[in-house]
Amino acid sequence: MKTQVFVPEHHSKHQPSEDLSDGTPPFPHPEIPQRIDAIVMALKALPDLEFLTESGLAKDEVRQLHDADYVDFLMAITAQLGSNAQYIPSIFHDDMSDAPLRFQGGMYCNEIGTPIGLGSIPAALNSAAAALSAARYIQQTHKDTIVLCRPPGHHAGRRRYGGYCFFNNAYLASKWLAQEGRCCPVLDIDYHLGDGSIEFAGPKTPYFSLHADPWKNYPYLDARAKADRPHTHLAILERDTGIAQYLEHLSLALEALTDYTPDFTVLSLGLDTLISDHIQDAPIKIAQEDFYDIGARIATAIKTPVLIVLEGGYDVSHLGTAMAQFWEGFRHSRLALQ
Ligand code: Q9C
Ligand code: ZN
Repeated sequence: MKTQVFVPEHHSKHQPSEDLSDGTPPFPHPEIPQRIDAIVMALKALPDLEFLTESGLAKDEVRQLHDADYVDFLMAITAQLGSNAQYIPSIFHDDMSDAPLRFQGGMYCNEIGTPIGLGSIPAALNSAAAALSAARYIQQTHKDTIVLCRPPGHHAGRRRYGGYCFFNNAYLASKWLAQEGRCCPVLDIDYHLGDGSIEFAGPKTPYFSLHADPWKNYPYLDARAKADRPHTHLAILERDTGIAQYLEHLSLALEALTDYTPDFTVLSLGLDTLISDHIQDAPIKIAQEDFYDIGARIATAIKTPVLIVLEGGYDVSHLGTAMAQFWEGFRHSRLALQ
């Protein structure tokens, strides 16, 4: 039986052109459609994978995780955009509900690197739909499954977008899988702290994350302020962390995760830990082939079916290999344990 790979059909409608977060001049936006093309191409060279195109939009479902006024805003601002326009908020306050619509984004976002174009929200709804289809599939079949979400999701909070994310794909899946008393932790190995995901941690959906120091890297916040939350396990990867140290942190997170006796697991898989990924402000030293060991370690430790959800990863020329390495390590471990 082949492993299913869910691919959102409309992701390429989201084409942010530039990222203003480092000031002027802006840099070419790294969260581009070619990311998915590169990963699909590399996975197609591997055996026993079957690709399934997701064309749905999770318009209603995202409202179970995100606030109604937040989703309404994203729809309303989209309806006002011309075909080449990109919306970025300019003024930031907690409550701007009486401001003109074009300023209200400032209460649903706190950075300027996530432009919204005409196709952005449709793409994000499609990405969310793919995550939910994969969740339904894994619930029915109990098989490990891959979903190539784009745009990514782990920086999206209950009422906040940013960090290239709009809807929290991983927690949409986790909360759905945790229905009826089941337990579905999220293990997040993206380079960045999922400051959106952390909002959704709970007793049946605990959050485990390995990430670069969020004070020195996006989202640039004091990790200590987040550290003491219940059902949250955070491990900081210092600059220059290599694979040996990385795997030690990973093993500790996996032990803590296993203590929850989960029924399913969602893996927020960011490939931006790769040494050559320019998104890193305090670079760590994870090589392409290290992803084999990371995949193997996760597959060995986690006994539940795993839903692998794509998050970040911006080195388009090495993304495919990293993903293929991860999957080969994961798959070989699963086979060895059968
Ligand atoms: N100079 C994800 O990986 N901008 N989002 C960083 C660094 C934001 C990354 C700028 C990075 C967000 C899903
Ligand atoms: Zn990231």
